[in-house]
Amino acid sequence: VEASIPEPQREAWKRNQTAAFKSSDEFEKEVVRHVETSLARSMFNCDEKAAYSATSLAFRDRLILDWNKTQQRQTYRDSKRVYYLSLEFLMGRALDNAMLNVGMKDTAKAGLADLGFRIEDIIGQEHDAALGNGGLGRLAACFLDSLASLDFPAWGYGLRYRYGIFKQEIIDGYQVEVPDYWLDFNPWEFPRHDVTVDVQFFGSVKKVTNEEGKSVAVWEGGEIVVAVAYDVPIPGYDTPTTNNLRLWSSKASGGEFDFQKFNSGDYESSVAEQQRAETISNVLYPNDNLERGKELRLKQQYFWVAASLYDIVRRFKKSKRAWREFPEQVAIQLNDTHPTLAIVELQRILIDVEGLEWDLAWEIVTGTSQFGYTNHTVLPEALEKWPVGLVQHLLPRHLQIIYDINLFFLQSVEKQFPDDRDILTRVSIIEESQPKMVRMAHLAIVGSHKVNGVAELHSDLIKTTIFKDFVEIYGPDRFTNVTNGITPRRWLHQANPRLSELIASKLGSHEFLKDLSQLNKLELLVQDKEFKKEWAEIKFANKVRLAKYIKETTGVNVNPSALFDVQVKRIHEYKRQQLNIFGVIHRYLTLKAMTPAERKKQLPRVSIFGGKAAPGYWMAKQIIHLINAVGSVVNNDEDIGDLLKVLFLEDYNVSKAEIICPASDISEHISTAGTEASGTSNMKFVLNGGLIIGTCDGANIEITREVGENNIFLFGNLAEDVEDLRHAHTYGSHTIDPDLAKVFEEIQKGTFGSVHDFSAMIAAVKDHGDYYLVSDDFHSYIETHKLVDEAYRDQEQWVVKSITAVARMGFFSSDRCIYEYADGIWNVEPLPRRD
Ligand code: 475
Repeated sequence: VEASIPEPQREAWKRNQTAAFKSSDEFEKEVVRHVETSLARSMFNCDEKAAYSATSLAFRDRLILDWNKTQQRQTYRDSKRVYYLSLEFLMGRALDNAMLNVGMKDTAKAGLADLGFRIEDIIGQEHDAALGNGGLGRLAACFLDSLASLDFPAWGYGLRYRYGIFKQEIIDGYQVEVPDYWLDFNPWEFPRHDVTVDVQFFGSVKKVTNEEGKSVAVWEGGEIVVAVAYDVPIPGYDTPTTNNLRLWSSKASGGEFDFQKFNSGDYESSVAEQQRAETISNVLYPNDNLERGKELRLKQQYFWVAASLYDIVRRFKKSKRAWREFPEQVAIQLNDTHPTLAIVELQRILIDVEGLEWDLAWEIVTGTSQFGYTNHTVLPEALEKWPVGLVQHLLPRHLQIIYDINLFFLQSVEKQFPDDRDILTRVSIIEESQPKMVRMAHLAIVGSHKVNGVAELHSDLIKTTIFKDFVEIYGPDRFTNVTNGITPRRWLHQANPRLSELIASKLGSHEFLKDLSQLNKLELLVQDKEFKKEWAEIKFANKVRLAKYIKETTGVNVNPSALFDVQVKRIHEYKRQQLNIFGVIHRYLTLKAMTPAERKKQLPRVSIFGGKAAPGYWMAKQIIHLINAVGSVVNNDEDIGDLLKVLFLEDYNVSKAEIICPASDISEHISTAGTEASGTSNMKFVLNGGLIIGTCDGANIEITREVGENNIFLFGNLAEDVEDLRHAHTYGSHTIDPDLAKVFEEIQKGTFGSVHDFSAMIAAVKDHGDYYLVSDDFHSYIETHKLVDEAYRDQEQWVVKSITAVARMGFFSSDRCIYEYADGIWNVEPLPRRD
């Protein structure tokens, strides 16, 4: 308020308001100005990188004008805001997205051409913002796009990692990790050196009596790390709403203590302290669906949660409302259990800082539409637990509060189930193990008013397995489902512009990009010859583009008329890339056994893999190695030629997904039933006219419901059978599928080299209980691939399937997800501009 310009001078401000560029001439002016001033260059040394930088700065300026207005409007209207807390935001590139969302891509294209550049080359200069591992992080990014596009007052809160997910290189068939230093030039962030929060760690808790004679806890000592805000504007599509993603960066507090050290000549240790503070936001943990329980990870979590809550509370307090109104002003969504400490931190602020009584504070914390918790996985190795001793050391006051929350919770459970001792042990927030552990999911459920899974099967499974007792305690209404979705702006309009334009031309507008259910009108066109032809041509052109990329990056020639079979996602045993590569080997052996005449009749295939293995996940790395080893044999086998090519595409990320998704004929979503919570790439592929082969798992089930059984290839055992099968493997006799056994023999013969390396993958199936049911599903997997081949031979019908499936994908827009969250969990309304 103090910084506000007095009324008499505001006229001058209004007169001089910055205007957004509207024409390609005005855009060019901005680009040249940025080249000449912001970058201190000229037309004599403006390479594509500089042109990218200047273009991005021109768009950033534009976004920030809308951003300012959006924030002013939201503050003025004082409406309820959503805060999406996520340790991961897998944003990918921003420039193309910004140009399309503000509707200025054609303008920019013309302007850049005039200045001597091709827009694709400029877009290609951008380094992906890869602050995430996989599904969970990309979901957060899609949700930000939808929140802004639908005009919701919403902020994302995350960490500004100096290093995003590592860059993957493949050397001699093995994965090698290279650090992803992405910040050397990032035009999309605004450092807010004036927006900082002091975050405390370690120290001890003292009970003191305050002036009113009340005993209160004081957390003192320890160390302070400063959180500095960096803001990233999030433009909505076809709306001026531009939301904010606030990422925190850590820096040393640099207080007097430092200064003294510095002056006394202990320069090194004062620098060391600074580096230690900066370590917190240094690196994204590269594990997907796995928690390793590292101390620094817990530090990251508290650092980010404390800074974000302080910020949220600061904003709330500006409105001078009573604390009771907090849940009416603020909805916080916890993306997995990673931000669960927010529940404890809010309780701490309310009782220790604001002086509220425990009960009132807890009522606010657990108030309707305050905290929501999204679970993304049932895999036991991914469920977060922290040793009590570690929490005690790092956050002594928080541990006390956790114990109190648990005490009151268990007391109420005891009242509810007086004769059941076991339930107390099972649901306790503290696991009575050696060492004792804090169960973050239990804490998240106790502190949230709603818990959701991410696809129907997954939401049912959490209610009947890992969170069963909590359904008994709180009733089924605390649990709900919000099936995941994807933003059609990035995953159709941006990734597949020709398909988007074809659809727009048939539907009469681009409205479908904000109301994806309109795609259903395409069904009327499935018999339109011309339309089908154009549809097929676009797929072919996308395959040609991918083939070109494959040639450039791997040197392998692939035939764009072959069936492109794609599996791109994090490498994980539960996702079963091993099933896929075993299937590929089976196909290779089958082809080899044929006469040349028989071979001629076969359908050519290109098997494409991509994805990162967590650096510490040895088995996943072996899977990558096997894929590459098979590729180097098959791709050089003259008997095989074009009939089969096997490729591993290096460094799969968001911008590569934008090339790959539009180019698939079939993609693989083949997790062991009951393990993949939802999957979201399944949706991306179908939306781009690719069909899928998959198990009855995650969102595959709802995709089947929507597109119809004829337009998807399902195979494999069902989730309900998995437990019995596993039991039988361990306690009964376990026979391996004969075709799979032949594949194993071939590997063990040394056909693909490295017999020793691959033996563990085989042993996992043969000797260690085949936990992921690779052998059980192998036969139906192979048979289903035969059906795929057959179906693909009938190109006419294949295109009909492709169009029909796309027409029925409306449900999987992340816009639908956001409306469901807004309605059923957050209780917030959009706030569009009224003009
Ligand atoms: C699911 N990541 C997908 C996607 O809902 C689902 C967990 C712990 C530590 C680090 N990362 C994680 C995940 O659990 C994760 O990415 N889960 C994924 O969330 C969005 O579509 O099925 O595996």
